Amino acid sequence: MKQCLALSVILAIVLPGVVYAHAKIVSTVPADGDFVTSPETFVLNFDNKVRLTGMELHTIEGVSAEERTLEGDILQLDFDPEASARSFTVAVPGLLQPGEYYLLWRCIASDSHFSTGEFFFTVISD
Ligand SMILES: [Cu+2]
Repeated sequence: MKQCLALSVILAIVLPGVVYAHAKIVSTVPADGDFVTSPETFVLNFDNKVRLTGMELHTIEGVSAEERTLEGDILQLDFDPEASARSFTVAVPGLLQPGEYYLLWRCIASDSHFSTGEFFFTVISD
């Protein structure tokens, strides 16, 4: 009886992780490391449904890799925090000046795990 109880406790802990999906980002537009002209949208594709909880566009200041700081201007992007989806397309607010940027995202998956990540891209002039 005690063993049976222990087993059901273990199953209760282990099973939710199996039933509910963990989520990973699979691709973005622009892709990490891309050189692009000022994009009109950002696309984030996940392997499972998530809700976005944060999305920030950061500029990278400095020219060489050593001079780079990650504390440039931060622009909060407009997204629907209620939307649960695998793919998100978010409008870029205006024209991005040539330079280096990174987009920081945060999300919560259906297994209630939070993830965060970023991708870097360079805007070049036409
Ligand atoms: Cu998870």
